Amino acid sequence: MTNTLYDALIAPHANNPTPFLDLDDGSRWSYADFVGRVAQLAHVLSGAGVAVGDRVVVQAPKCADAIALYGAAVQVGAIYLPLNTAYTQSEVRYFVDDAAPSLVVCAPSSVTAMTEICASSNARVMTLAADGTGTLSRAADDHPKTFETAVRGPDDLAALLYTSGTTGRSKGAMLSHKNLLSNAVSLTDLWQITDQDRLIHALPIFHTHGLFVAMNTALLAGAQVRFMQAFNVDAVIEELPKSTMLMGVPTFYTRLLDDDRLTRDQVANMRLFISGSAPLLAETHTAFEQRTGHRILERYGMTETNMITSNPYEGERVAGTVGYPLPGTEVVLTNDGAPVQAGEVGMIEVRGDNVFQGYWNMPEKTAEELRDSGFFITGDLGVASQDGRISIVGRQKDLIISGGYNIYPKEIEDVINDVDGVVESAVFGIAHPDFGESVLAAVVLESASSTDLDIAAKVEPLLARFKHPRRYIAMDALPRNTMGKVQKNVLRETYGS
Ligand code: MCA
Ligand code: AMP
Repeated sequence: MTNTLYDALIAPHANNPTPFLDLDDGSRWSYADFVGRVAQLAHVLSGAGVAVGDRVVVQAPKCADAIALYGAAVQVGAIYLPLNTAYTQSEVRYFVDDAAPSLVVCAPSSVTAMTEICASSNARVMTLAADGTGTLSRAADDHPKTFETAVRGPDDLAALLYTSGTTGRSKGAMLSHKNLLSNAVSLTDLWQITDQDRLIHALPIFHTHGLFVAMNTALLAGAQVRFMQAFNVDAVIEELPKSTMLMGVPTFYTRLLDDDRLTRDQVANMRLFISGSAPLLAETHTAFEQRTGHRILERYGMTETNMITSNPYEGERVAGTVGYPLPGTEVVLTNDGAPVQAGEVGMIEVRGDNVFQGYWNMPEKTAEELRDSGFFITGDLGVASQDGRISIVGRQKDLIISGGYNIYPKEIEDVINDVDGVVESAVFGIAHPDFGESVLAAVVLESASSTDLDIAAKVEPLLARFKHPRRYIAMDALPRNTMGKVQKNVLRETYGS
């Protein structure tokens, strides 16, 4: 009787007394504590009617029970569906309607809204709070610390992660046990993660980066994790002398560099700094090396594919490149589907055990992006050197990445265009010193009587804060090329400064 992910990541720690999670309040969970808590939560899930293959939606604060809840979903054979805590009620409604979960876990402060969202479905609602209170945690306390693990094979689904789309509708990427485990094995091996490591974990746990790249590798290796509720420069700097690894988005590194306490002495115990989710500027890489002596290791991935490439652990980490395909992962660069030569720009396509199973309930979208040959078309444009090292040089998809969060302009344009008095809009990104990119909206109004404030007031309640345009620019007409396509490059050039 096997459960691919549980058997590899969690079961081996049943009697492991070594430290796993170091929490903000100074308390600590051993690995064995974690395994016991996973089982207690698995009893709650099962008692709440969560059956094998059911979806469990989680929009909860980052805390130890939230990570144990991921383990519990795996142990009962459910499909774990984490959501950004910044999502608004209308955003969450879409995910719940689309995924039809049997259980939704949310913060106590959202329980009224969540109950309303779930009113027309059979989903139960339970709560989880950062301080360990909430109906889910309380119910778990009364249960035994062992649970009969559900049988799940490599091709069964373990997680459903929504990723916004260029069409404006979010798509649920179906990730199997094999997808997640194969990537964790590759990364743990490549980055030489062991039970001697202590990882500073300051990322959110509702995305691939903080959940799978960080937590699955730590679990696989038996590493210790300094589990912070959120990124905070003071706390990270304080933890550096006691830790060996940091995984972050580029904003982590620019913020650390802005602080004089980041010195060679402070990082003397650190083994590895990893960056991903957004392009790391070569100047950040260079400045970090000059200050600390460490060359940040940049890697590249997607929700649909887990990690695809990485700079080497041993060997040259080249600024501005994302390194080589992971072992077992094939990458081809194509033009109209045909491979291009080294040095030529091509669409990055990827195949391997890491590549997802398709989009939930969207066979047409799956067919558009996942070829019959198994290659997934990423939408990222890259160049390979003669020896296969990849650099990302652009994106064919219309996407803004702000502080590591993906923002699809189409989704925001749809909301703005629905506002009375708006004729049309174009949302675009400009360079931002902290977040990498920042969102602006060019808007054509029916009459000059509408104002930015009117639009913002109508748009903002519908979209997570990080997606809000930081400026609305009223225009008589959007710049278009001869084909009628909006020229976002012109908008970026005009308003970039
Ligand atoms: C917060 N705000 C943001 C962002 N984060 N605005 C734009 N972009 C953001 N990323 C807004 C808040 O709403 C708030 O607005 C103000 O900025 C300050 O908020 P605060 O909470 O203080 O910000 P912070 O805690 O300092 O957060 C910045 C952050 C965070 C640490 C960079 O965004 C973060 O943890 N990003 C990581 C995202 C991530 O994990 N991405 C991985 C995706 P106001 O004050 O005006 O209300 S997985 C992925 O991409 C693939 C698979 C991969 O390769 O990894
Ligand atoms: P997501 O949809 O959240 O999975 O984000 C995936 C996208 O993030 C990729 O398609 C890339 O465009 C971008 N990305 C991730 N890592 C990197 C990186 N190291 N450099 C540049 N872009 C990256």
